[in-house]
Amino acid sequence: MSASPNKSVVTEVSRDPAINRMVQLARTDGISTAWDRYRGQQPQCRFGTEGICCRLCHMGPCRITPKAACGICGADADTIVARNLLREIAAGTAAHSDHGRSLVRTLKRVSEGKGGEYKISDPRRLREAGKFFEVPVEGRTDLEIAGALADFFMAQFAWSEEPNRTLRLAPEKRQALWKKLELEPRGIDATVVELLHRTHMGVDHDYRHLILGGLKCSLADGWAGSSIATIVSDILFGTPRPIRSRVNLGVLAEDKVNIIVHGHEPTLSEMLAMASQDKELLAYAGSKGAAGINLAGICCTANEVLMRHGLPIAGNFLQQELAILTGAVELMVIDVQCVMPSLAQVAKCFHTKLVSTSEIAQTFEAEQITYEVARGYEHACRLIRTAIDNFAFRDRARVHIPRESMEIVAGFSNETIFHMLGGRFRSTFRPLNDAIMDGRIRGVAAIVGCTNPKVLVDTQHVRLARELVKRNVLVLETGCSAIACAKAGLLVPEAALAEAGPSLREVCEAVGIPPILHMGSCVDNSRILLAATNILHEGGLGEDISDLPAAGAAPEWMSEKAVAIAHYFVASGLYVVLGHPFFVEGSDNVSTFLCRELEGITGGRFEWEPDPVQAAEKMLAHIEKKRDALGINAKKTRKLFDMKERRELA
Ligand code: BF8
Ligand code: SF4
Repeated sequence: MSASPNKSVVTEVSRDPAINRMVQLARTDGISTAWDRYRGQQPQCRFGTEGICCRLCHMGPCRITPKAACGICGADADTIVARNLLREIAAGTAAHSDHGRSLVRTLKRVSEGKGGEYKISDPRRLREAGKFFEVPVEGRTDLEIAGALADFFMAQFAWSEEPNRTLRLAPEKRQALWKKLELEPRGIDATVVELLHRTHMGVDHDYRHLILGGLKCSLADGWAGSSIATIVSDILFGTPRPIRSRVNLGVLAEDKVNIIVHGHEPTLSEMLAMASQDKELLAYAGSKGAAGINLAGICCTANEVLMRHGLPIAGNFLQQELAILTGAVELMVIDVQCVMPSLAQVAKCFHTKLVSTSEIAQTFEAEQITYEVARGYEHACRLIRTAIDNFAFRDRARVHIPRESMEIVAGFSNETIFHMLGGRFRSTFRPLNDAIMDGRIRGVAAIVGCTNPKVLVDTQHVRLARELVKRNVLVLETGCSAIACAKAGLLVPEAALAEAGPSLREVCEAVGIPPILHMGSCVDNSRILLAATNILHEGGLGEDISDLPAAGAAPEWMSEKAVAIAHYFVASGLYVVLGHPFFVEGSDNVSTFLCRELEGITGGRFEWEPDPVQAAEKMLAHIEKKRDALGINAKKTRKLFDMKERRELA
């Protein structure tokens, strides 16, 4: 192992006892985990943390110090910090959007009859999308529409004179603002390329202009790449509906073949979900002494298969190594994003087979397969067979599955919320808007993003969610944040209701939604953007996202994707509280621009706040500020007076 772990008893690294126990076990066994390597990195480089190291050309690397206010080319801290931040936005946008593209390719194959077992699972969503994007649907078969829609989505990636058509998913006023500010992306790939160009040595140097370029790129993520990923996933695999399952390492089974799907693209995991029910394979597992096949997920793939199939979640980002450390995982299937290269080293200490399935992602010492859509089911069956064959090699003496496993309800797409709020006959957001307008629900908060060994893992997510629902704020969650809250029992509607403020609870009970809604994976943050748009369309809460009594937070974020998400939230007019700053603190100008001045431009801005109670207070203050601006705080008093008047009249 590279970093040698300390064998002594360690302090807690998480609020989750399952994590603490597995990290302790790893240390006892001399196997290093992210937390050991985190310690090995201390102290972390100040130049990196503050964003004032530039290696964009080979006259450098340059660092800003008290002795050197500029790099060799003359770039100052503002330019260097802004350029470094932009490169993260470009990478995050690229990751989400390439994921979207891969799904569009699958949709295209299906439309051509070359999609193997893949099919159009939600034709209604297909037709709705077709109509929305003006792809002709009348008199056409599902496959014809799918083909045309796939072509339309694919065209969104290339450069065009016309701004990305998917921006039309946003409220009109916001679209107009983007146009005025020249923030409209013109092709997803083209915008990422433009950002890389702008940040090349000797191009764009004004930190304000640079950051606006970053916002433009982030829109190509949220309102294009990620939106496309969500829509196409729904069409191919089904639009999520409320579903119950379980979460945490305790979902791994002592007596079954355990397979973990880890990564982001739901394509292969869909086939694995199907194949894990295959009678022949189940019989084969039985013949090897296993009581069944247990498919569970880690990270966003987990959220995808949970939302659509109710498959259990073994954990969030920092539990990937720990899952293998249980000694009970026969096979871990990985694809792209948030997959630690350390997995192969951990897997080597056990019988676990690690198989990488993406053509763009190889991990040293992991087995590589080339996944083909047309042969998806065949690949899935073969992988499951490999796992079953591996069951015999499990060392029973080294199996340590933590007890922790919690019930969870997930699957809250916009379509579901519409349906639940409106009842059987009328799909509508009205009851939600009414409750916000009369103050029973103060506003809506999104908590998203990763976990990070820099903090007591999961704690910030859970605390923030609790503090917000207590203050009668409806919480929307995605990604690893949703998993963190689920592990704490907060995604069991009954438990969450018990923690909610009285008026939020009353509304949630009346309309039958929980106070914390799991909306999916990280590309599904596009569902949160759409929820904001739906609330506006319903009426009474302003005309633009920046009018809404709403806020976003990513308390434990770590990835470049999270950087892109945070920026498209702010570019969409939202106030976003991050548990720790970007690498920008080496420039007061950039920090001030992000945290103060942007509000006058996009209506949204950033805030850094590590304390979750303070974060909740700040989000609530923002929500109340927006309520005041909408005049709905005042309206409430007037409404009471009207009733009194009416009684007097009576
Ligand atoms: O896309 S929340 S650690 S798994 S980046 Fe990664 Fe962060 Fe988790 Fe999903 Ni999102
Ligand atoms: Fe140094 Fe400028 Fe080159 Fe950056 S671009 S490494 S600041 S010379």
